[in-house]
Amino acid sequence: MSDLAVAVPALKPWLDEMAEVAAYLWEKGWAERNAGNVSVDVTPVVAGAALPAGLHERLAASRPELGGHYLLVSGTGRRFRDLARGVPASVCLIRIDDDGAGYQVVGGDDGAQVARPTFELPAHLAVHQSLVRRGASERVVLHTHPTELIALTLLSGYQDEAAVNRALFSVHPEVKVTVPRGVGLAPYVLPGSEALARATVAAFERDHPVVLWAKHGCLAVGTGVVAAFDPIDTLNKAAQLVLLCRGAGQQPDGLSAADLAELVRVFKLRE
Ligand code: 2HA
Ligand code: ZN
Repeated sequence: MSDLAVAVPALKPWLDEMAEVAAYLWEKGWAERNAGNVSVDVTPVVAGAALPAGLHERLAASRPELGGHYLLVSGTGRRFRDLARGVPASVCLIRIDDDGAGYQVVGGDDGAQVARPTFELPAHLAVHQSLVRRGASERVVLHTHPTELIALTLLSGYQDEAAVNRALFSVHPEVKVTVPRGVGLAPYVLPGSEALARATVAAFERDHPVVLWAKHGCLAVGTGVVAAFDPIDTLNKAAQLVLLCRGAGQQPDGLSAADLAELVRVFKLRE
């Protein structure tokens, strides 16, 4: 069992679920090299545990609403395929300073070489802070590189949020049912930057639980790691369908506005 699960046994189910989803992402080809990262706000299960004080870092942007929160975070430079098979030092536990100005690594999977948090930490923290501020039940933030969704953002005709959502909704009814308000679209900005964190939160706060990062990947929130993965899977299936139809030389002859309205009515979806 990992050092983290020994130190705080209540983390074991979260570590197991992270590993389960890391395996899916690797199998799907959405986690090349060290692509993708995941974080879970585990404050309720960690608070009160005696933990070692490790490396301390200041944050470029302070996150006061996260003061005192504990997050399980995949490690920078670490591979999802390693996390999937339980390789030590794939994940670390951090505690945000009481004033939100920095964080301390308080545990890792291997005492000798504790991981440092993902370099996409700015976006993860920005979204976790937004979740806390809104009193939301989601506590997982997941970033991955779903191939066909990324491809869509590289094509002209899918450069704005409305166009992307029209395309995704129209090719499969599950998209409307799974993500009724559609995806958010954040324009390309530097990976790992505060600018990406800001663009992500802006899209997320337009009530989109999945945000596409143009020319890069996507980020989703969920109450669990599988719950964050599932909508990405559905959306990527839709993107595959769009590309298959276009590859066949045609525009998809998809669901009509009336078909979508019927889904909203029958499944009582929020628009
Ligand atoms: O962690 O996916 O966006 C590697 C990445 C950066
Ligand atoms: Zn990425």
